[in-house]
Amino acid sequence: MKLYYSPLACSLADHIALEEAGVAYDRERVDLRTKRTASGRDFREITPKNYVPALVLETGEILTENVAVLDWIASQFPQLAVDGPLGRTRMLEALTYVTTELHHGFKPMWHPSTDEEKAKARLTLAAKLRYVAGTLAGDYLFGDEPCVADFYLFVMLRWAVRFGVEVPAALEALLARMEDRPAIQRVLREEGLPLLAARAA
Ligand SMILES: N[C@@H](CCC(=O)N[C@@H](CS)C(=O)NCC(=O)O)C(=O)O
Repeated sequence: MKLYYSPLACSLADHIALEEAGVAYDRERVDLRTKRTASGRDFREITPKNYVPALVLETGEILTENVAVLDWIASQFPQLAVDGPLGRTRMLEALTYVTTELHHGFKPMWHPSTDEEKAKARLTLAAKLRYVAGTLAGDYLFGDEPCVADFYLFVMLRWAVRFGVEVPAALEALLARMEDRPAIQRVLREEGLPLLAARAA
């Protein structure tokens, strides 16, 4: 199994999920500017979608789209899924909220846009993060253990800090809690990313 990722991109969620699963996997960095992998391949040869994450399975099949990749990882490693009769549905509900409402909401920050568009996006994202904070069922989204949706949310919280989006206290605490996890620290080191929660210490 091999993950194609780029530092701080949304593929950080999949990177964390694989590391938390404790499975053996390969990984390769993709430069999203040049669209070359670290070994010099044209990323288009791996996926014509030309964006991360891309996960190559043992069968050689390639999974793309964060929701699908994270759902597949949760299906293989149930400790990263959500229990209960509606567990998978609730997990997909959360993953879909993160991708369509949060991830897409950051577009003005990553792409050319006016200051006004950025300010509006900040307000909208802050309101959506307040909504998410109100849904926490424990230390994490669905209780006291994280699932794959928490990992995707973690990436959005890092983006929020980077782009000056107001993060509610409950999600600041979740961010810090996640940064305490050894698997997450290993991934952040591999991607060359600092611990953010430490800034408050
Ligand atoms: N629809 C894709 C979008 C993934 C995506 O936006 N990837 C970004 C990084 S966060 C990327 O690779 N962007 C490079 C590009 O689109 O050129 C998904 O949900 O997985």
